[in-house]
Amino acid sequence: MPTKIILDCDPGHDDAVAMLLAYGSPAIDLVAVTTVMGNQTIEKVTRNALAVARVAGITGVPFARGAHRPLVREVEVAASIHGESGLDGPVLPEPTIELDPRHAVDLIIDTIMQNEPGTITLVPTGALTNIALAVRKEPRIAARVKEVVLMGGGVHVGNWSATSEFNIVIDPESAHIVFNETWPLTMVGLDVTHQALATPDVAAAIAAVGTGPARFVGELLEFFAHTYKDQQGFDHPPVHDPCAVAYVIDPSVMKVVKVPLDVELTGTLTLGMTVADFRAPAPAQCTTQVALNLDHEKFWALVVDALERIGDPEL
Ligand code: PIR
Ligand code: CA
Repeated sequence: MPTKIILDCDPGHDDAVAMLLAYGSPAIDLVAVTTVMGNQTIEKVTRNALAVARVAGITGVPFARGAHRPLVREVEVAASIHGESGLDGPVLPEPTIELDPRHAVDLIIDTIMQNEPGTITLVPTGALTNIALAVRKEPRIAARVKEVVLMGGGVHVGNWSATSEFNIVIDPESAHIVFNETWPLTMVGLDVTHQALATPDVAAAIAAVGTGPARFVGELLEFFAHTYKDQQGFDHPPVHDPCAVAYVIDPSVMKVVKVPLDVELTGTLTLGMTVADFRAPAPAQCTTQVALNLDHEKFWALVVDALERIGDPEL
């Protein structure tokens, strides 16, 4: 049985790849896509999500717009990395599917409450605002969710400050709520995603698929490579968000360690840092784990396989 996931995202180049991986993988049943501000404004990332749906030929999956700002802080976008549209590079097609009329928070709650307990996996690849709001509005979802597998944070490295990763630091209060819930939580953070580099052999394997969606991914990665080179000095760009999806498809694609995790809310230098307590073996009641090592080849093989299965949808 494929795993049912809700992808909560802010597309975003790597979010787009995450959506394609989730949709194309036979191990995953993509039951809903929700958007949250982050890489760009909520209007832009929502439009981008619908455009990616068209590229991949995704129909019959509800898409809903979510939070337009963090719980406490002002909006802070990542235009330096993702461009003015949030998905600069390829030409984006006009969306053909309609948005679900519900707010993302309500789509998340409805989906979890209407499915059997323990069957829905939440895969957030943006700020955790929608997830925090959902569990505050309907606390019963905490016990019904199978697990939360999120892209965010990092134990030994930051990307938006010396200590902190973008998805966590732009809305640390939401992240604090999500990390301190009772659901099992896997943090797929920068420790792993900085190993998910789109090297030239990866770009060649994607190009060899030869379909519209594969060309689209190629153009996304080309733009992403440029900004990552200019802004962060990376020779090849790290493609963060599909790592969280890959863990759901096949946990053996990375090494995970059970460890208490929490989010810094008051540090002057460390706001939004994800703090792991490695002092002792994790206590039995620990619900959190961190991913630390990626099988690069296995990971990219999953992405290429998903693109092959998506094929060339009619536009
Ligand atoms: C990527 C992101 C934000 C900033 C940078 N520098 C790079 C987005 C990605 O979409 C991913 O979800 C996460 N935030 C990585 O920090
Ligand atoms: Ca993202």
